[in-house]
Amino acid sequence: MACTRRTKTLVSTCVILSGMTNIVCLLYVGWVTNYIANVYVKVPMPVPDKKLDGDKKGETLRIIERLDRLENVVNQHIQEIPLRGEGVQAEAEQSFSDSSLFSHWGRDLGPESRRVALKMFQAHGYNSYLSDRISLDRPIPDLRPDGCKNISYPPHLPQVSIVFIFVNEALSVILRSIHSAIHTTPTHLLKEIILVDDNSSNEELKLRLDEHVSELNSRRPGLLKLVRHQRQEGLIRSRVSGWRAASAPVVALFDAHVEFNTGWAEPILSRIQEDRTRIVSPSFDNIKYDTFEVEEYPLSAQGFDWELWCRYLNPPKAWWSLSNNTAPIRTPALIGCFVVDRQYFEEIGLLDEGMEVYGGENVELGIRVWQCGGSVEVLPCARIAHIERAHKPYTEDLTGHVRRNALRVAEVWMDEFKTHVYMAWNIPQEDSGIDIGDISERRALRKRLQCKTFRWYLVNIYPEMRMYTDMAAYGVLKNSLKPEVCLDQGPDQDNVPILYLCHGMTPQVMYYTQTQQAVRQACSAPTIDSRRQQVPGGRQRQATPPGVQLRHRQTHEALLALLPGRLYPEPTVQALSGAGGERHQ
Ligand SMILES: *[C@@H]1O[C@H](CO)[C@@H](O)[C@H](O)[C@H]1NC(C)=O
Ligand SMILES: *[C@@H]1O[C@H](CO)[C@@H](O)[C@H](O)[C@H]1NC(C)=O
Ligand SMILES: *[C@@H]1O[C@H](CO)[C@@H](O)[C@H](O)[C@H]1NC(C)=O
Ligand SMILES: [Mn+2]
Repeated sequence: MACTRRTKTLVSTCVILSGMTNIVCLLYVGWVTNYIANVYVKVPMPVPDKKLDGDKKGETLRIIERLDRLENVVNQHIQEIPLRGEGVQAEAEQSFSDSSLFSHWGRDLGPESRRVALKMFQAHGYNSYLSDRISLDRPIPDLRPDGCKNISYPPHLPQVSIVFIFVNEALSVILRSIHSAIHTTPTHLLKEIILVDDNSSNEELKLRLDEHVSELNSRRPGLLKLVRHQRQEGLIRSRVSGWRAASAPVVALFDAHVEFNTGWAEPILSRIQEDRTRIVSPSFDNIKYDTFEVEEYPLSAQGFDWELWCRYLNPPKAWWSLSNNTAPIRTPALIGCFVVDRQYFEEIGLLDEGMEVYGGENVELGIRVWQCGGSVEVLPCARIAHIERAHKPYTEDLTGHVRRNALRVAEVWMDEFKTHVYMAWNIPQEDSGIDIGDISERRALRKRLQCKTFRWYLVNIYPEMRMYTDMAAYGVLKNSLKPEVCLDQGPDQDNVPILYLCHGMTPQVMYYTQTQQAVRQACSAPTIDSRRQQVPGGRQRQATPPGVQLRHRQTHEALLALLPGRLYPEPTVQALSGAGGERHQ
């Protein structure tokens, strides 16, 4: 699933909407806010205290979970609205044009086709209507840096098994991934392609997929293998299932919505042949979810923030100083698709199969491989285009799983730095009430492999990661004059913090440090290098600097001042009540 964007928060969810849908959304938010108004964790002024209001934290957590679920309900509601508009033609038309699917595509489509396309888009998170109508063998532009074509590779390279995992993916998208793998991988290097179906319910993935598999196998016997899960195991155990079915010396673990670029395999196989403890990621380009155009992404390393969501990073200084844009890029972690020596992957502990559904496994693998003596890199000459979905199938509440998985990583690998993960998720350090499952096996693995400390990893492999060593408090920042509004990072489009109804999720989590005496938004600038950071498909944010004042956009009245050492809420209550609404029109 690679580097996904952050799940939309209530704030940004409402902000991107217009008209009636915005009001529906705000009503939900308002309801939620009333519900939590009296119990929410407060961090009023910096007190050298850990997590405040300890006795209420269990309740807080339940509320956060409820909020997460409600967020999904809101999203779902929003997505379903266009389909309900059938009786009211004009309104339905209006909703169609609201969908991001139609902002760059489909203007000439008739109403019935639009309805079908929208429904397919909602199911898959990309334009599967269009995918069904473009060639499975389309060429994509060669986006390799100059110089890649001139590199020659050893004549004898190890063979690779390519694993594609999926659940309810569009059939044409899976088939295009397969066709592209067959066309771009030299025949003698491609041992097999393994499809792992994580218990899809989609009808087209049953008989019709079987037919395609037999048809491809009749042309190249034994090339395709199909593994079907009898119950849903999630992305992490699906990758491991694929690895178990693989027989080539090298295994490539990918999503099933990718297209390979020319010559992707040779650079990777040759790096692994040189050193089997290297785990290698290709460089990613984007297939736009609406038009299916391939968009070039800048060369990046792959890192993460303290919530352990993945992030693209600027390559390290040492790489720039080589002035060789075909050279491997050292990377602290992986975004999820990677290639590995089959046996080494087992020796190093596969993936953490105690993780559920989605998220964190890519970060855990990166940290583990580095701490336990291997290395991880991204190769500029191996490029793969990947569909960055507009949304995941919305029935899944991913955030809860990502958080649980992140805590497993923190507890096993991060030593004293595990506190940073708890802070980033705004949950108490002790008795968080979250069941992270059994981690004894992973701890035993760390001991057996005699791995280095997380401090070593941060200093040597991920120096860009920001450390917070003098934390005074963390939590949401309320205005004492109007306690139902909190400081919030605001809409995605700009860097202007706003006041917004308190919901306590990531955009509202603040850190207060003792020495710097500054308030920081927790998720705003996770790495020191963020000025130069390239974030393809993501967004960049700066920390709120001390001394900043928030002012109402229209009246310019001061709403809240963040000054070194103190917080100054100012008595402008009327402006405050306007502040939330003003942004959402
Ligand atoms: C690649 O090789 C060609 C011919 O062998 C040569 O003309 C060209 O300068 C080389 N390019 C680079 C970037 O090395
Ligand atoms: C999915 O799981 C159910 C049981 O949970 C099983 O009966 C069904 O056969 C599975 N479907 C597929 C396609 O494997
Ligand atoms: C640049 O990096 C590539 C790939 O590692 C290597 O083959 C090539 O020799 C390097 N070029 C120079 C000029 O160092
Ligand atoms: Mn993906």
